[in-house]
Amino acid sequence: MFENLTNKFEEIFSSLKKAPSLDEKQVEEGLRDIRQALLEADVSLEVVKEFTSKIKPKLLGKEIIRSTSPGEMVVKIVYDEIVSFLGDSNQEINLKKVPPVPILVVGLQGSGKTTTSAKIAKFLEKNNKKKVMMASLDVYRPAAQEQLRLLGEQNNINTLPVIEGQLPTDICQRAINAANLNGSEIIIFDTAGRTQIDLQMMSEIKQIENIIKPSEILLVADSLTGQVAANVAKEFMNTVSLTGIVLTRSDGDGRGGAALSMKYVSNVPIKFLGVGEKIDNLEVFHPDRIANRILGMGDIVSLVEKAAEDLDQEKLKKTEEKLKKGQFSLDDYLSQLRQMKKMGGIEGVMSFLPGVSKIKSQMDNAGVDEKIITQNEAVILSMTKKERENPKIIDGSRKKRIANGSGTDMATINKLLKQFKMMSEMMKKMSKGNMKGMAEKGIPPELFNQLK
Ligand SMILES: Nc1nc2c(ncn2[C@@H]2O[C@H](COP(=O)(O)OP(=O)(O)O)[C@@H](O)[C@H]2O)c(=O)[nH]1
Ligand SMILES: [Mg+2]
Repeated sequence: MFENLTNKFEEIFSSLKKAPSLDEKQVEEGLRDIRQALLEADVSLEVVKEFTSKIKPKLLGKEIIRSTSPGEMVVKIVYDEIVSFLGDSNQEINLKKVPPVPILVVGLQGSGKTTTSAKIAKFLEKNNKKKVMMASLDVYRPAAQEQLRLLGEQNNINTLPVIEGQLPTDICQRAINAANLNGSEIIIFDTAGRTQIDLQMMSEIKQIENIIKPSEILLVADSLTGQVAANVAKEFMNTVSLTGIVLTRSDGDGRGGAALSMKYVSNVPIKFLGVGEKIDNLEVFHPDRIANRILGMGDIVSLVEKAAEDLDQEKLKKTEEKLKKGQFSLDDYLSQLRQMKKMGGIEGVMSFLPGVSKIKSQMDNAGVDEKIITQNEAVILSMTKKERENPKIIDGSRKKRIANGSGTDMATINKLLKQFKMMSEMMKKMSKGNMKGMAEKGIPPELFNQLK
């Protein structure tokens, strides 16, 4: 979502960094470019003005102009300000209430409330080890309650049984009673939305708020709608006591403006990002990490956390040991590929890495994509255990058999074996600490050509 903004900032900073010293005119130009970049990212004008007026005096400060590395100082000042606009630090879901702790999910129709309710339920069960129940208060849209029930069923989350014709306020009471009986520690209330804000929706939400007294009222907003999302937040803020925001469709090609405007206009923190349609496509929002991502400094911490979450630690260690001994096998390669797929494919991994726009465009140009991962998976699965452990024994006739088994051809098998060889070499290099060099300069051409 921040790609364009990142590219712009990388451009602005790279020219500022080149200058051995900065004069007032250069700083003014830099400021103008930053302003332009933010506006293009659909940050609201009010926020852009506030942002630039905050950094301007700092950028024009004497220390910067006299500094020996003024470009670096500009980056630091912009970074700090972005973090402050995003909300300084992560704010966890407030569960400090006598159970069942009620969490109310509100927002416009189609913003992702129902999906997000299920994602948060799953998140709290997994990370906070809580027993969660979900209840749908959307009695207006046909099948809305059924949608939540189904999400619960598919993901093993308890939902309040649906009783046709009941009013939202009555469902609230029934949910609380049910939670007390079945020992649920948290109830997530999914509500009905409208295509735009109207009085009736607001008064209903207000009524619900008074009955359930939620510990959190989370506004779900679609990041693709940019400034509109920020305005919606403002309106909700005026009626109910919002406590947090979840920005959905952050996986889409929104321009990032919503994230930057939200906290400022609503004065409540962004708590999560929705990053896809699946149940675990939810990311805890860390302002500092997002600022890093926006400024092209990468988000290594999130990447590592994500990997640790998905990966079997034991396996990871074994792979590492094998790698050191030069015993990386096709089985290990297969689990690497699967790992990559889990993390959102090559695109997903790349978006977290610092300064990899170069590698990414190489990949894009070469058409290295998810299809290849899936194909390679099929090929490796068609090999025998022996072959996976020692690919050297794969001769012509074995290749033919594997090609038949995986529904591919000889050329695909050859390519994969070549890629595997390249991967092992690359791994060896990376484990010797050449990662940074590669991130900056791109994959060395002799290796990259083999990838294609
Ligand atoms: N790509 C993407 N799609 C999402 C995300 N969150 C929700 N959606 C999709 O948006 C659509 C509407 O979601 P829903 O939860 O029914 O919205 P509601 O009307 O607010 O309850 C569904 O197709 C969801 O799968 C997200 O973070 N990323
Ligand atoms: Mg819904």
